[in-house]
Amino acid sequence: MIAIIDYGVGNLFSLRSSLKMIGAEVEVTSDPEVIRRADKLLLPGVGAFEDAARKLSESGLRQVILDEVNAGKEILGICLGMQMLFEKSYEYGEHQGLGLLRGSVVPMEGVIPAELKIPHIGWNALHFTRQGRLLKYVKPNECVYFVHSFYATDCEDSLLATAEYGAELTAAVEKGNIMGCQFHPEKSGDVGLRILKAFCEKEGGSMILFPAIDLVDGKAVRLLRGDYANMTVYNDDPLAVARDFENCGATHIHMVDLEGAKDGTTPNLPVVEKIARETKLFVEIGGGIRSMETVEKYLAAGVSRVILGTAAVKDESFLRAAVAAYGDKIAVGADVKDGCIAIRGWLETADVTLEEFMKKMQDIGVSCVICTDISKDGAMRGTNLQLYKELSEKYSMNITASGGVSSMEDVRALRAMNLYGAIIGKAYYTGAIDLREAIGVAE
Ligand code: AMZ
Repeated sequence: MIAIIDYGVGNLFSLRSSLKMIGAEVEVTSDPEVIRRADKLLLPGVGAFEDAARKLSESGLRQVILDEVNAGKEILGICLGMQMLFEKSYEYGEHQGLGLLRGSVVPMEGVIPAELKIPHIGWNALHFTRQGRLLKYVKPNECVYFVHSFYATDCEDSLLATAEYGAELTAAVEKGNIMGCQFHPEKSGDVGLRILKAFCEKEGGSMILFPAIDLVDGKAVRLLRGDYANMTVYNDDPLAVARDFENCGATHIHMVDLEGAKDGTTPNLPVVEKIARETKLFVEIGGGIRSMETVEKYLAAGVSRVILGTAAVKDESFLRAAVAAYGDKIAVGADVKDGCIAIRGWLETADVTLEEFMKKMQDIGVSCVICTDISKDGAMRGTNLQLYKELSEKYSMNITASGGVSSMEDVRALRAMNLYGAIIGKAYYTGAIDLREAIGVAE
C-alpha cells in the first residue's frame, strides 16, 4: 500500500486518482500507524515551504517520516514535497527541510534570465543525467508539467534529470530509497503515470522475459556463440514453439532471422508473420533489416518492434530516419565481441567500441538496446552480469540482456539491476530453465 501523506498541504485527490489508475493500492493519511504500515510513502506539497515545514512538524509526522525513510522505506516527494527532502530552503528566509538529501532550495529569480516568467509553469522536456529507477519508463526529452518558482541546487549526488528554463533546473532526484520530482507526475499525462508506476513497483521492478526463436530455413535453431557451423535444430515448427512460450505465460518473443543477418534478406518473414498473427505475443525481430522498406514490411506483417544491427553501425541516416518515423518500434542490437560491435551475422567486427556505440544510440534517441555478449551466447555458462550492470547504470535507454542466461540465478540477478528485459534462448530448449518459473521471477 502506498501512503499519500496528508499534512494539510495541497490537493491530494488528483494524485490518488492517478495512482488508482495504474492499479496501486493507496491511502491518503495523516495517521502515523498507516504510514508505518505502508510499503512506500508519497509526500506531496504545494504552496510555501515555511508553512509546509511547520505543518509537518506540528502534526508530528516529520519524525515518523524520518524514522521510516531512514529505516529504508521508499519515499517520493512531489513538487514542494521534493523540496522538503533537502536540507534547507531559502524561500523567503532560511528554513529547515527533512535533510534526507544533500542540497538546498533557492529562488529561480536572479538565476534565470529576467525576461522569463516566474513561476515556471508548463510542459518541459526531461534531460537525464543518469539512469535511475524513477524514470526507467521515460524516454529522454519526454515532457512533464511544472509549476514552481524555486529549485533544488547543490544536489549532484542525487540528481537524475534536469529541465531547461533559462538554466538547467533540477527536475528529478533519486538516491537509494529517496526519490523526488519537481514537476507534477499526476498532471503529466501518460509520462507521469509511467513515473508513478516505476515508483510503485516492488524493488528491482519487473523485467520482461523474451524467450527467443532464431530462424534458419523456417526452423527454430540455436547457434553456439553465433557460429553458423555449430547449429542445432530444435524444432521444425516455430509456431508451436511460440505457442508453448505463450502457454508458459510469456507476453513477448525475440526472433532473429539468422539467414537475413548474414546477407540482409528476409527469407523467414512468412514464419515471423504467422507467429505475429496467430499468437498474442509482442514480437520483436532482427536479422537482415537494413532498409525502410524492410522495416515497413515487418511492421505490416504484425511485428511490434524491429531490431537494427548492421544498419545501426553502417547506415546512420537510415537509423535516424527509422527512429524519427517509428520511435520505440525501432530497437538496436549491440552485439559485443572483444569490446567492439559485431555485424553481418557476427562474421565481421566494426571498428566501434560498445561505449562509443551506446553513446551514439542514446544521442540519436534510440529507446531500446538489446546487448549480446557473443562470448556467452549459447554457451550455457551464465551471462555477463558486470556488463549489464554497467550499461543499466550508465544509459537511460531500455536495456535487454542477451547471451548465456542459463539459470534462475541469472534471471534474479538481472532483474535486480532494473534491466528492461532478458532473452532466454538455449536454456529454454535444453530445459535448463523452466520458462514459467523464470517469467514469475522476472515479474
Ligand atoms: O547468432 C548470430 N550469428 C547473429 C545473431 N543472433 N548474428 C546476428 N544476430 C542478430 C543480432 C540482431 O538481433 O543479435 O541479428 C540481428 C542483427 O541483424 P542485422 O542484419 O541488422 O545485422
